[in-house]
Amino acid sequence: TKRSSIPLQHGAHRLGKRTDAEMQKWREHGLGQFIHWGVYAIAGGHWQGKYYPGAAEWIRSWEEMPKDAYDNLYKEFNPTDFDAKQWAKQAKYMGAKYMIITTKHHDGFCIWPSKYTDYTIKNTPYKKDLLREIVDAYDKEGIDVYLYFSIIDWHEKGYRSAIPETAEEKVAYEEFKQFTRNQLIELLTDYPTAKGLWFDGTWDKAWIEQVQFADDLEKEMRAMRPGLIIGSRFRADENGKRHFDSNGDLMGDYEQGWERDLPNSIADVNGNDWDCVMTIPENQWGYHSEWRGYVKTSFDLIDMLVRSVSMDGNFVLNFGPDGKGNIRPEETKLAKEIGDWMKINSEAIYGCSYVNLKKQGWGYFTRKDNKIYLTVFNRPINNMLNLEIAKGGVKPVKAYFLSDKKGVDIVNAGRNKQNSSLYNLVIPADFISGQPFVIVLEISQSD
Ligand code: FHN
Repeated sequence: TKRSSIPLQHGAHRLGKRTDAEMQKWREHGLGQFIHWGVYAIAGGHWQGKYYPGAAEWIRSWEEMPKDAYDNLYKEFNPTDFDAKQWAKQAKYMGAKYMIITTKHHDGFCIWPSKYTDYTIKNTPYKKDLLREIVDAYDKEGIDVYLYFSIIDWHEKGYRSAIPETAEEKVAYEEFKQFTRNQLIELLTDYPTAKGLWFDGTWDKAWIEQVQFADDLEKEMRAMRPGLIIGSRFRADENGKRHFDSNGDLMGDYEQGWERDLPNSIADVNGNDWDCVMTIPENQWGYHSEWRGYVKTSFDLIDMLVRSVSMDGNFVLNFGPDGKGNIRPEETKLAKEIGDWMKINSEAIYGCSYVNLKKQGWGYFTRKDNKIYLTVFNRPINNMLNLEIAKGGVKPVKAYFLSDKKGVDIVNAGRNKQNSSLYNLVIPADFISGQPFVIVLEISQSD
């Protein structure tokens, strides 16, 4: 039901979650991979020996980087080490169920041979369609592909960030809109197995104003490909509201607002689907040859993954391959470590969702059917995992380690003032784990 009712023509066209099979599949993925790859990978965050402190894929916007030099980098783009099958295998091992690939980032370079611009992979020494290789390889591994597409396009002549004022600018921007539409239709036509579009670079005033155009285009894309999944970053409503319309309703199929950030609690999620896209260093998406500052560990990333799933979201980890097509060793190591963990514990991730139990300090709850998974990150000194079940809630039946099915005792710890049932799950003192671990709690419906 609608919370408020400002009449809107271009607000949310659906209230509440999508219920179809495609969206259900997306929801069950839990873990995804993001890949930022383009000509910025050649620069790798440096220009003529100087270090660019920003996000590597933004180097073109740096005053030290001559635009012309950047716009000619594609002539050197020849990723001879690129092996799409290897990337897909690595993602598969990590446990990713879907991936998002930058078909075109803000610089406008297309990794597919778009017929609407010359600024594409076709005109590089590499020539071949990178997107095709990626889509085919990931499809083969059973990993769903989503196409990242930036509306911002620094290369295309009609592109404007500010609202076009003069007649000439208006004409140019109209051409840019058609160009954008053409490319999107082209992507959907030529890569029919892709499951959705992941939009970005939609914050310009000029784009926010294109309410009717963007709404029509979204409808056109959805009609072309039933089941297509599009997040909340594509378009604004007629009052310029993005992600959520003027009534507070989510526009698109899931909330795309969690970038390098996670909700604090389920209340922040507002009952919507969402994804969190996360970088390994602080803020680098494309390849930067010199990561400075803190680099997340697999412990950090697994924590974020489980935390996301415990609040009904998907966690999408970003990779930035280099200009030759290599995934850097730090990323390969993390993918392996996450994959090793997933080999044992993925049952607590895939298809799992939020559990309405009081959050505890030792870690996170996730649930599928009659199993509640307790993923423990902070093992209590007394080896007791507290559990509080509100009156009328579920009833614990048995508990065991996910890894080896060894039983875990459930000790009844009485009731609290609110009449919730309290339990302690006892971790055997001689149990040693260098990793976050999962305890399965089988439940029956309330007593
Ligand atoms: O500016 C981009 C950035 O380079 C990166 O692509 C991220 C990924 O979500 N999106 C934009 C910033 O929100």
